Amino acid sequence: FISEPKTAAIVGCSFSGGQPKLGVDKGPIHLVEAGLIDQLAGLGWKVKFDGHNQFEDIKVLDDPPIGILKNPRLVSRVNESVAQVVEAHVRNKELPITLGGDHSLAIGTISGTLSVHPNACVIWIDAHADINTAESTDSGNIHGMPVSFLLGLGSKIPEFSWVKPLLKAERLVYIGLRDVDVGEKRILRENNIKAFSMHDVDKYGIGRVVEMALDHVNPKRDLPIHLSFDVDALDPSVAPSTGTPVRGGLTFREGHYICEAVCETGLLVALDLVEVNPSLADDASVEQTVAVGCSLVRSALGETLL
Ligand code: 4U7
Ligand code: MN
Ligand code: MN
Ligand code: MN
Repeated sequence: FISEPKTAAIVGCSFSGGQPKLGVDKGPIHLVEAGLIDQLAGLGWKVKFDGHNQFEDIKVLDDPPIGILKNPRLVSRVNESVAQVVEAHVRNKELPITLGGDHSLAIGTISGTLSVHPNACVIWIDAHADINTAESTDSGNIHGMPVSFLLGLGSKIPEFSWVKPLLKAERLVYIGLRDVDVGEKRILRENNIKAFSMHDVDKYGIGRVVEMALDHVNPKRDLPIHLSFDVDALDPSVAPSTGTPVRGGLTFREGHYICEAVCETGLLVALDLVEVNPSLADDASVEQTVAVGCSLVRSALGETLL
């Protein structure tokens, strides 16, 4: 029922409000300047790019914490706008490629996808589960919370009332986890959420893990897929320029394999690539991380090795 989108739309989200480190807002511009658009065109895609400043004029003058949540109004308003942009692309049968920016942006991107495809599944690639609630978060950084907003877990924050709990726990699967907070482990368990940690990648290999992940969220291989890829899922030796690196991550090939396998399903309807922070390392590490980011996107859009 769903034909592979032939047009991709780059949604450049120069946004860092979901976490405290400056520079992650420069991720998209580095990815685009590294040639991502031409690379995707080279794979046969028509690529739309509306520029970097789509969400930069959203300003909130007074944004005190709500509980310990930081920049809550700004995160909410940017994501509401991101949701509308992503929704419009998906509705138009274009593949939105959201470049972050921090992972709080997935509140918007996944809301956008699910408003068009309520049956879509989410494959979340990350070192972290990003499922803290207002109650469980220790950091107050909303990039560690987007999944709980999408599932409707935790106490409701009026500021985020536009976020509908459209994601069902059984349509979500994680790969790459290795730094999950105690409270998050309980949330994962209580909601029966399927997660493949690095332990599982070691045990079964990435091929079997991706197959099991798809079997869980997409058993008949007929549901649209939203792939949300946090570069910190990769080992810091592969993607050093990111805000919350954790050792023991996915290899270069394991990361690419995931993107290739999702592409092969023909079901990808939206892609996020987030948490590239070009100000957090030396020039060579930044260049390496940006290059890996571009190549993950190419793999998800059909680049093959042979
Ligand atoms: B990312 C953390 F406490 N769990 O909530 C938190 F360890 O989008 C990290 O995956 C969140 O990079 C990491 O702040 C968010 C922390
Ligand atoms: Mn994340
Ligand atoms: Mn992460
Ligand atoms: Mn991170």
